[in-house]
Amino acid sequence: TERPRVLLLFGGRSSEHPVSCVTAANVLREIDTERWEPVPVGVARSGLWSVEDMDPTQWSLRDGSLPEVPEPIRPVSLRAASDGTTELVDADGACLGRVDVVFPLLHGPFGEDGTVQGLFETLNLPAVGCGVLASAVGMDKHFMKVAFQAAGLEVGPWETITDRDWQRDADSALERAGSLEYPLFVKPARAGSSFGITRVAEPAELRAAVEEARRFDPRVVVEAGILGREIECAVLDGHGTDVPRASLPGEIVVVEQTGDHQFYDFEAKYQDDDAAQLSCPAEMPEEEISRLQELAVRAFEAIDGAGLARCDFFYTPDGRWVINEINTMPGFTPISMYPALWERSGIPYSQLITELVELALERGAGLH
Ligand code: G1L
Repeated sequence: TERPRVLLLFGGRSSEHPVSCVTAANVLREIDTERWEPVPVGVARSGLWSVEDMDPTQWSLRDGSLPEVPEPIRPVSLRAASDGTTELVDADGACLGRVDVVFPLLHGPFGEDGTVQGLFETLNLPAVGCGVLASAVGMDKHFMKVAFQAAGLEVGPWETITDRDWQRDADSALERAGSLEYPLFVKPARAGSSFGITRVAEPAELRAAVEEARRFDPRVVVEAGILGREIECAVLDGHGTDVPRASLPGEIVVVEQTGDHQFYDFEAKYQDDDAAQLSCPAEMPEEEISRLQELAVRAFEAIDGAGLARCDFFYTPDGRWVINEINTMPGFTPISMYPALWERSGIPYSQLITELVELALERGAGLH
């Protein structure tokens, strides 16, 4: 029997392009080829797509140089066929083969903000991970907090400065945001990475921080810093009518840096986003683990999550759980936080890939 064809989409127009390539190399290396037929498609910096080599080494880190999808000679695209399936086509419209499900590994604008997910929905192509709404909400620090609050989760104090607020009366916007307890963290509402984020220790620095954040998004979120341990929980959707599953808690432990760690830093940044500092299970009483898992599932459902998400919390000294954010496209190499949390919780990387593709196909069968 034929294996379902899994379109692996990677690269893209964001600054995370090489991270996406390295992630795709790992998925290509670890995907269960007895069950699935991977179809790697690279998205070049220009946005053009091309069918790529199955050999993962091409997309790995070599001699400290970062992988890059070349500009295609023969670009391809997707087309909804008349029989309800989706096919890859070349520039002349010739069919290059059917695809059954897509695993999108694209970050930032046109990757995780719901736009690409919308493309898949219009093509009737089942996709791994969250849909349009959850992707868009999960990318937006303001609407994420609004959804969490409505679901009864505790969020930290924050103020949002919209473009209109700023244009009309920047001084009163600064006064409103400045009434939060310092230090403040000023962030673009929508940003795939840490660009445009400033820690503000005193009121005199606030205006410049808002202007900096506005370079990345005209809508800005000002947050009061939360004192607490940073604890993360991985959520994996349930099959059928099962409730979503939550992993053991992971903790970001700040590692002391001694000596020359330049190469390590490079690898840590591009190959692994977080794992060297992972402690899992994080030390806490059993009942706190259960409480966290319950809250992580609630956060996932609050944004109408599907497939997977990583939920990041603060655990305060007085024992409160404050949700910091949800990430619908977490780091996904075998040593990234999300897969590492599942590994420690009993689901190895290749099984995690299989679960995610199965979930996407199940969800796809329920649509139309
Ligand atoms: F499709 C999933 F499973 F939802 C998914 C998609 C993308 C999980 C994780 C990611 N992550 C990335 O693509 C990235 C963080 C490597 C982007 Cl650069």
